[in-house]
Amino acid sequence: GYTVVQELGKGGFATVYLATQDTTGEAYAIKQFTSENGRDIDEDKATNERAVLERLGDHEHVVRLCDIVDDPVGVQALVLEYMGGGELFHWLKEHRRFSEPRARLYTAEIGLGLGALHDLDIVYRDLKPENLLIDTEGHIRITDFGLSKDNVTGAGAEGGTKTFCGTPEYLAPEILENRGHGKAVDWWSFGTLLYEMMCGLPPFYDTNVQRMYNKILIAPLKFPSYISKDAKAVLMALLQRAVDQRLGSAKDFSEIAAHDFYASLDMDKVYKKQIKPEFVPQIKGADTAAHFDKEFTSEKACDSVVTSKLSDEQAEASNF
Ligand code: ISQ
Repeated sequence: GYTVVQELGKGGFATVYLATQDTTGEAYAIKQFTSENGRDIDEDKATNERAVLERLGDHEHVVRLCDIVDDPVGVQALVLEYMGGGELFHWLKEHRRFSEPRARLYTAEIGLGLGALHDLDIVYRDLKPENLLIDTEGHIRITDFGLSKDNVTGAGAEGGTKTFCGTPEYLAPEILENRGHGKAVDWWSFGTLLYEMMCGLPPFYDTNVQRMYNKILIAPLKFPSYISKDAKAVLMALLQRAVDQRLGSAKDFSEIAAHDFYASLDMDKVYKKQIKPEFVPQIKGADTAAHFDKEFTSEKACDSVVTSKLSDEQAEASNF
């Protein structure tokens, strides 16, 4: 079994807890599927996420599925590898923007993960800094496959999927225009992510969502003066509105990896985590969850959500 230590984060569909395995004492992240009202549990999302992770198998840049357990009401919960460095989102807020080499290594690692999903005809569809986690050495992995979609074969509309609910900042123009969409939506989001890492804000950011949508569709792409020539070139190629001309849409990640921006990286070494990250998160003393936003970690006592569905005796130790 596992004993819950504290809550790490909470979304509309799931709550993630830091837990320790009872026999080894090792830390894991347990993802329990719940809805916002805490009652109707979304078993489809749980099943989808589990299926995607099981099909993918171990990948160095996707958060590993270690075990499946039943939560206290009998719904499957996912026992995932614990990523002690927390969300990339946290570090991007803290450091505002990253150096080009740092953004290059992060996106290379993420691109390899996305490419592996695409090889299985799975589109991820929800790339954003909140879904990217840093380990204690500074390497990065993708998590949260609740929105991912399988059986997508094309880059564009063919074989693509038309139902969507993603994050506005990262939505590809073909999604906003309901033109159907395939794997290339992930490369648009990837371009948005790379831009935000290097510039501090997404490329078409606006406080008003409608204006942001319009900008995604028609605004010219602008760069701060400190952005290098290679970085500009790769961003322009990724943030290409014509799907069939977008970098990645012809040969997938190998096409992106071959761009001059990534020329200094040996992708085999990137995959094996043999390239040393320039930033290593400091794990502060006993506070294992120091890099998770206080907003989440202090929201509720460790057992309140779990016990809300339990009888008193089940609630005893908030265990899975
Ligand atoms: C692993 N480690 C820390 C946080 C997490 C959040 C969601 C999924 C996995 C995680």
